[in-house]
Amino acid sequence: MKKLSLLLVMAFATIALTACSTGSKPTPTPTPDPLPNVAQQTTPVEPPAVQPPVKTDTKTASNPIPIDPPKSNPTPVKAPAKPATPSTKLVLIQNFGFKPAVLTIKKGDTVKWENKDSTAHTVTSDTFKSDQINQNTFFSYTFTKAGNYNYHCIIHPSMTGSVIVNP
Ligand SMILES: [Cu+2]
Repeated sequence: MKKLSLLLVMAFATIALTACSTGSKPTPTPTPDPLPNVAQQTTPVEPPAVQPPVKTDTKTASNPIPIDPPKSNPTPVKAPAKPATPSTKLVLIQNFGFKPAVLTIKKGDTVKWENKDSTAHTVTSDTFKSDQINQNTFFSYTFTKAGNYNYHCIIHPSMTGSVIVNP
């Protein structure tokens, strides 16, 4: 009987030892793994969104060209509305000459020659003829037909002038 009990004790002891040894085995595994963190930190370095502004610069550089067109704004085109109403143009007879010597008018306009000289003059042409025009008096004629009208002074043939009548 004593031998059996001894065997049993031995068996329990061996079982307990093996159990303890196996239980203590898992403890020696303190393995930290901070490496993967470093790898993750290095990867997120890709914010290269600085190129787009360069394109906008090129656009702004090409913009200054279209600043020229505003030159086509000159709208003050109001003058051509007047020709309807006839007017009177003045020609001065002064210092033995007609001023202006060449006058351009429109059909229906009237020309008024006023003598500023102390000497009498005339305004004579094929279509109109004045009497002697004394100082500070005048002669006038209304042109109802377009054309070129040359005139002169009968008293002083060197005094010549013309009226151009546009239709
Ligand atoms: Cu004269």
